[in-house]
Amino acid sequence: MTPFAPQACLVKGRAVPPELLGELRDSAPLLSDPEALRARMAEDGHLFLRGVLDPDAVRAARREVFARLAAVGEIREPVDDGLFTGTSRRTELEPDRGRFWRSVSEGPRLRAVSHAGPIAAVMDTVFGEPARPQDYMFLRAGVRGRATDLHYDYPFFTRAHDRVCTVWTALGDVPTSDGPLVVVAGSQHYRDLIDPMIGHDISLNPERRAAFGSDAIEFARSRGTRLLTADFRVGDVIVFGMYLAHGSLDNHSPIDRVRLSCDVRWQPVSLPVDDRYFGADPPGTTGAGYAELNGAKPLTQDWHVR
Ligand SMILES: O=C(O)CCC(=O)C(=O)O
Repeated sequence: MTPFAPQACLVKGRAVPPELLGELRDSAPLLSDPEALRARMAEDGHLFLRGVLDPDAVRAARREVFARLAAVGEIREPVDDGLFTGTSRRTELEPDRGRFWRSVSEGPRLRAVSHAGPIAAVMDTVFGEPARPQDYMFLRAGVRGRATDLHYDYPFFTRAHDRVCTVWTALGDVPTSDGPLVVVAGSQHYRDLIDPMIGHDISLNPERRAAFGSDAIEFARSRGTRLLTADFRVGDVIVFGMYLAHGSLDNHSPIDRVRLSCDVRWQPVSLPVDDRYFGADPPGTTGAGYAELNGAKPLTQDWHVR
């Protein structure tokens, strides 16, 4: 078992002070008790679920994605290691960014873990009724230096209703040094941030940013709370609702390993869908489809933490 290595948790190049850091608690043992699982979700705003996916299926998805990135010169052989070459030929070989990223995001092995198999049963249990994933996927290949600022998912995904959950899947081991997801403990109760956000639709009001102005360390300190994360391992997922502040740690992998993950939104089958994220070629948040995603940009060493 990989030990939790809090010293490796960086935000914008600074170590997260130990008093502001905690380890996500594993809720997988509650899967056999749906009421308790849903109570945990209501209490924590998230469920960290260790080992719920088939590790071999996740490894196959990782290999499928990294083989595509190796074909454009970004990932070294053997692709399973996920090491960045430091260069890219994506622009010359795949000039249609959106089409390329859509085809990578629709790989059958990737979809077999993100949209089917064990995660489908997990999400039925989380919602207490049959659930379905959005077709649109946020596939993220983050090189060293990359991080995601704190935000709530509400402005992106609640146009039709707010019974929506994000499922963030580690596509391979993502130790804290590689910049896994981080959540702000208790942020589902921050009415001063949540109330003004109600009704904010990022597609209609893109000038109003979803990301917080302060970085995660300052934010956690100001709220007297902790940032929760884990050394994610192959097979682990975290599920969270639209009212939980989250982001990622910095990827500062000393071996230039690319952090690979995907995040997909799920909702009850019984509720209306948001057309932006469903269909054969979903328009996405801005209407640009897969071209709008960071993942659609060639990997480059010029990433700065943002
Ligand atoms: O993977 C990341 O860096 C951020 C993921 C995220 O913001 C999400 O899943 O909603």
